[in-house]
Amino acid sequence: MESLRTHYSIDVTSKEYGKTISVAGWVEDIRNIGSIAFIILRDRKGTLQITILKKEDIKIFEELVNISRESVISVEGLCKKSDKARNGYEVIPHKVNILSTAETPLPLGVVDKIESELETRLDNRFIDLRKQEIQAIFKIRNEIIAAVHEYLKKENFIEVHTPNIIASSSEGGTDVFKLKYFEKEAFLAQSPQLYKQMLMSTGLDRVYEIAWYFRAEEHNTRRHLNESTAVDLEMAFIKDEEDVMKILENLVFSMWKRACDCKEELDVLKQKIEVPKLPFKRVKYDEVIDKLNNNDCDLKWGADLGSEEEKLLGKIMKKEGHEFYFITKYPIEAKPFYTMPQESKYSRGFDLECKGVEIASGSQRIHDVELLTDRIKACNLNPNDFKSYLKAFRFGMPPHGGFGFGIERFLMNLLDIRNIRECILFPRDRTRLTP
Ligand code: AMO
Repeated sequence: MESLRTHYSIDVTSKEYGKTISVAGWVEDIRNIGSIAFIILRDRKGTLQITILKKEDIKIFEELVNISRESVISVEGLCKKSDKARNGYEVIPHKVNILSTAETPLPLGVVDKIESELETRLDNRFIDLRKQEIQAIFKIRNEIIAAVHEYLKKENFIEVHTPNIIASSSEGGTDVFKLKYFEKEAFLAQSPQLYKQMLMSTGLDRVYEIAWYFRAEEHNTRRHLNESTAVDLEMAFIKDEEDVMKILENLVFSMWKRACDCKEELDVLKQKIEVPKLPFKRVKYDEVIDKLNNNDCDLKWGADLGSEEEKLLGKIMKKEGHEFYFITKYPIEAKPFYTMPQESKYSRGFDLECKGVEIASGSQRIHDVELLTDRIKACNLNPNDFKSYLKAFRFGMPPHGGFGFGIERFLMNLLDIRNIRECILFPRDRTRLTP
């Protein structure tokens, strides 16, 4: 079948002037001034003007001026140079096809100046996504993920896909979604943690996954989702966690740099971003506690940082000239069971923070099965629930480490977006399950 469109709006060049072209998209606006009417047609690349004189074709004129906004049409017509029209040309239609009529009123405006509530926008996400500033976020998202594949391929990682329906909780916590798996109970994976580690025993010694995280956290904050995505990575034969942190900071750098090249989208979003400087600052957990407690906090050693503390630390670090920084040498009690201990009370776990928000966390892992079993018990978990995971550690498991790096958290910080729900197409939160 022939396509209904030969050209996108902004791809039309002066070579097409005087020729017949066909365009298709959504009717963004209709201006009828009696003898002449202008239709603004929007496609994924921009908009174009269709101009129709009443006396030239009364039937098409009537059809077009009476169409509802956001209806979908295709138009065949003469491409005519016009200094007044946007893009420098207009289309004079000789054939119009109404492909889908939009109901009225629209639940949400596309080009209206009035700001709508986020909830209304998310309820009508398919229309919200018609706005060029919303599309810009997802076009940038597409680019940064392309940068992930490029960078990690260059570093010899292979992309893998691990199960999302699993038999034991991946992070050991209670924030898991349970589901019925025939006669058994199963969980939605909180992360690919257990599987990416098991892969380290196979010889596929550098793997990554664009993973889905399912987390049954009850809280409803501007930086938590119940279903989110992450770049999850695992690498074997590391000396310690520093090898992993180097990959992470270079990955962040490549993604940020790729986003800087998205000039059109950044203009639409009125954002200016600069590539961060490498290497990122490393701050030990103990120093973090001192910094915070010297600034009116009262944090006990061993506690994880709450969002307020993270925000304050972000301000302190910014004053010292750092927007990105690793927090290293966490207390073992603040990290999951698979984290490698260090000097008994510390661990080889780290977080990467950007402007006061955690965007990634990782560690060197325990690869000794005895120690791992002890740590599972110490975290009040039952080693029997981890039998198939532990088995992979009994027949040759190299030292390894990795990280999980939230894609929506990254985008939020990159583009200065206040609410994480803006960074995923159809967010899932404590109350939202549709659309
Ligand atoms: P963690 O639980 O810290 O670590 O998650 C890693 C990163 O994933 C993102 N993230 C989230 N983003 C939005 N909403 C959420 N509810 C959410 N939860 C996590 C954050 C966070 O830094 N298995 C380990 C990683 C590893 O050690 O490899 C893990 O899942 O950006």
